[in-house]
Amino acid sequence: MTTRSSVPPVATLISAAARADFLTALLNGDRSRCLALTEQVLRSGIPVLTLYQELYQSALYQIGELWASNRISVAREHLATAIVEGLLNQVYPRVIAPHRVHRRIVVASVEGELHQIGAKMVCDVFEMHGWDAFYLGADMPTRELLHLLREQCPDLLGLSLSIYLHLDMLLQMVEAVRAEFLTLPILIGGQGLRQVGPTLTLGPAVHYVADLDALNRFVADWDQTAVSACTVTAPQN
Ligand code: B12
Repeated sequence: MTTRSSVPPVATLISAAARADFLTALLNGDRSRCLALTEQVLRSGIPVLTLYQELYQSALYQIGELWASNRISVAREHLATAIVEGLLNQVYPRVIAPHRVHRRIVVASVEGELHQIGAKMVCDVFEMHGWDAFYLGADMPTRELLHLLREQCPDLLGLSLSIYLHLDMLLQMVEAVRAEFLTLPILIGGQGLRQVGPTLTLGPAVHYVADLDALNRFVADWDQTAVSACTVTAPQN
């Protein structure tokens, strides 16, 4: 398995020095340095989405490569991941838009999928646009997801896939949701879809979105007058 091709394009807004500093701090388990760098980036006026992609995502992708080539231990990868999850929680208060648009999204990683940071970032993009985002995290059982959809009746569902081998589960989840919620728009994304996402055809209301910038545009273009599609459900027996 090679992961070299999974490296995103070279970042532009955050300096290479700051990114290298952040990666080193992550690998050293230096939370306060990671937080200081985060504050520095935000104070300089760099948007949160850039922070997420150019600093956090880029460092985690590099950590994935270091782990895959046995240059760092699983424990160090876990340490770095835990720090980034903590940072996301610390940044979160700045993410919430003061104006609310009374729209709701539920976001989960597919059943069996243990990667959850991308899904959390997706939720934050919606919060920035005034949506209420329900972040369910990793390994969401389909049955429980359906239960929550019935309860919450969201405007959108987001599903995250990091490991391509979990694609069948994503397809099953989409099918299960569609069987009950006939027109609920479903967003799919994550690095496991990088190759197949653009050509997957899962029905008219299933959208593959490649990254946070594309997602930001998608949310900005969302028709705020649309009636929640969750209300259109298949007849129950
Ligand atoms: C941390 C990590 C873990 C942690 C996850 C913990 C957690 N709390 O999330 C743990 C230890 C559980 C883990 C386990 C495994 N991992 Co892992 N992991 C990683 C690592 C280092 C970082 C993941 C991450 O957070 N990335 C940063 C986020 C922000 O990026 P992202 O997920 O791509 O999300 C962005 C976009 O894709 C998009 N997006 C994501 N979801 C969605 C959803 C929607 C709707 C939209 C619109 C957009 C979107 O937006 C995000 C922001 O830009 C990656 C390296 C990497 N390349 O990511 C490996 C990596 C993903 N893991 C890998 C592997 C192999 C595994 C294991 C199979 C290892 C093993 N043998 O056990 C298991 C699989 C477990 C499972 N059943 O899922 C490989 C996958 C290789 C492949 N080609 O499939 C990677 C790439 C490492 C590598 N370089 O080889 N892992």
